Amino acid sequence: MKLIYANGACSLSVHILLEELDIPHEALRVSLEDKTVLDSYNPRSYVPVLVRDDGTVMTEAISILQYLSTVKGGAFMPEATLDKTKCIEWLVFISSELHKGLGPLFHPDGVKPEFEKEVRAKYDDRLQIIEDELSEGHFLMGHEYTIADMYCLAILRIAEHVKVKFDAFPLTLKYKKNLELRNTIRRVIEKEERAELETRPRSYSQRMTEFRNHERNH
Ligand SMILES: N[C@@H](CCC(=O)N[C@@H](CS)C(=O)NCC(=O)O)C(=O)O
Repeated sequence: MKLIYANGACSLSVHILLEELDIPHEALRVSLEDKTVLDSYNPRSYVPVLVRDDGTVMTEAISILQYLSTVKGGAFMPEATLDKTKCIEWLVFISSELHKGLGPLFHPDGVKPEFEKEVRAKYDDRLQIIEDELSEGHFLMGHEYTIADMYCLAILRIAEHVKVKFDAFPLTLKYKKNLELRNTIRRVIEKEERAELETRPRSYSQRMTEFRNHERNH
């Protein structure tokens, strides 16, 4: 398997899961500024991208996380139907509210101060939801470490990057720090920071070989 990721991006969640599951993979660090390599893997032009050995290209963090969990017998997902549904609820909340809620703060020209204030206030409301949940246990699913925590950590780190303040959310800050101290997570973060950028776009022949393998397997 091949993971296409960018350092400090939401793709960290998939990278952590691949390592936690001990799935052999190649991790290619791409630039989000010069997207030549990224676009050769994903015309949608964003990470994460997972390329299976048969050439199937997968995008969307939530979908990839659930796929990898499923092929490993439901690892890092609760088993009971209601708990599993709750975990999916967290994944969707993280994707649509926490992650995309940061979008305006990435505007290359900045945003008007009043709008920025509004965005940050709304973001605090969302963080309060995480903070309240963490008063019940160490993880979003109580005492069970799941793919929702891997995803949440990746997004909290992005939030930190755009200067979201965690002072009013001590449990969330502790949660983030504890996750960052886990051996696997620390290793992945260091690996991402140290890796060189991939400079070779996916070639036409590589694409065709993978496509043929994919066709043969279906
Ligand atoms: N819908 C995608 C969005 C992924 C996404 O926003 N990735 C960001 C990094 S965290 C990215 O690659 N941004 C590049 C860009 O939009 O130009 C998902 O949930 O996986």
